[in-house]
Amino acid sequence: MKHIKTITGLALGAALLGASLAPHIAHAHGGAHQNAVVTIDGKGFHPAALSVQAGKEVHLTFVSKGAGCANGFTIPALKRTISLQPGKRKTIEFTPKKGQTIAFACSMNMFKGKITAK
Ligand SMILES: [Cu+2]
Repeated sequence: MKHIKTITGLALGAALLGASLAPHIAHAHGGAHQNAVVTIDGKGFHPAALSVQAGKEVHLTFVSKGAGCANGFTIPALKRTISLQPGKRKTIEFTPKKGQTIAFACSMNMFKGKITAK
């Protein structure tokens, strides 16, 4: 039983360490990243089009404010599929190339959005 306790303690410690280190790791590669936020509701993505600076890491946060089919969407250029329940948020990180357009759309291709890197 003593052995099990130790393992549990280690796992908890690692989880706490991971949580506290995460923001530092995100900033570790020199320089500020850029932040962007896209809100999702029953009518789609807001804003549906945004531009970012090329060559600089983007932290893109999707915030779900309501139910709708945009709660499940794909970002083919980043090979990401995201499903988000109302009230939840998710941040993805990527570094766009100059001139790149990164589109995202709900699975029915009804609601669309795009990020353009300049
Ligand atoms: Cu749809």
